[in-house]
Amino acid sequence: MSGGLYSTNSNEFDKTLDLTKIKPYGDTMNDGKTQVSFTLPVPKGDEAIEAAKQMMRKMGFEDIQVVFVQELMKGFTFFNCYGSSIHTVDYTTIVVPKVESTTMDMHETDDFIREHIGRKIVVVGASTGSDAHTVGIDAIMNMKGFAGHYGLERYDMVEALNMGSQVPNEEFIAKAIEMKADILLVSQTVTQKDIHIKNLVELVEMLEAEGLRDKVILICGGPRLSHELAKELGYDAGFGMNKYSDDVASYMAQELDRRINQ
Ligand code: B12
Repeated sequence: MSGGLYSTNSNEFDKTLDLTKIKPYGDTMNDGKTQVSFTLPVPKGDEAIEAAKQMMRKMGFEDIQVVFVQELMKGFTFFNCYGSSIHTVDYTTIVVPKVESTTMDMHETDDFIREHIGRKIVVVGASTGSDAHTVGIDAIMNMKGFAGHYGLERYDMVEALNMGSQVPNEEFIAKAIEMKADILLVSQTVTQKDIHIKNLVELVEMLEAEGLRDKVILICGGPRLSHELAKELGYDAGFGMNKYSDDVASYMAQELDRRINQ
């Protein structure tokens, strides 16, 4: 598709696409059509529907339709609305920080570690603090793997310890010291009241106090974590949804190589 859909200001199908001013697409370029659902804390009725329309207008929509109304419980009404957004976004200026590595499969990563590191790399992982969610860290570490991606325990060249969930930062660090870990993997799922930020920052501070921060590659992951946020919190990398053990293992191996050999 040379020059096509992704070039600024024009494409073969629609001459009105301007990537400096994109809008949601319904069935016509730039129609701005959007579906929004929300609940208002008022009883179902005509006044509630009018309140929903006014809310949509204040959110930046025009041509508003309230297409579904349902009382959730006494005094609460749920709405589905359609509207055309009056706002645009400049797609051409967007820059998203990304983990710098090339994703390889398990065998390629094992070969890479054999060739560049020359020994097994030691990885300790846990879901830390009060967080009881294990499925994320298991997805990355378990022998069986997740969604067709084998976890780190299955890699020949990785010595992986998954400490499970609700692991206090002190215990996590003690295990890292005992095992002389190269890499630490932290999973955080619960983000209510920003508990993940508090916990992740505490770990960084404790590692710094122990003089260990620069000696390990520190990685965090979870559904509401991004690489950008991870970097802000003092981590080397962060992995969110739709990231798998291959992505993490490739980064670990390539980053360790950079640190040891370059
Ligand atoms: C299963 C589950 C539970 C189970 C957990 C069982 C277990 N053994 O893990 C139980 C029932 C125990 C539970 C409890 C709670 N839960 Co819960 N739970 C879920 C649920 C349904 C699925 C989570 C899951 O397993 N996802 C699948 C995994 C594979 O996805 P993932 O974690 O995102 O992992 C991927 C990536 O993020 C990344 N990743 C994750 N970790 C890491 C780590 C590293 C190092 C790397 C590289 C990558 C990585 O890789 C993975 C693969 O791609 C979600 C809702 C949902 N549908 O997401 C709620 C949810 C996470 N829970 C929630 C809540 C609130 C709770 C409770 C607080 C409820 C309560 N009031 O008691 C408690 C918390 C208890 C505690 N102390 O932590 C909320 C969190 C809201 C928030 N933003 O904070 C959610 C979103 C539900 C909701 N909509 O309200 N929960």
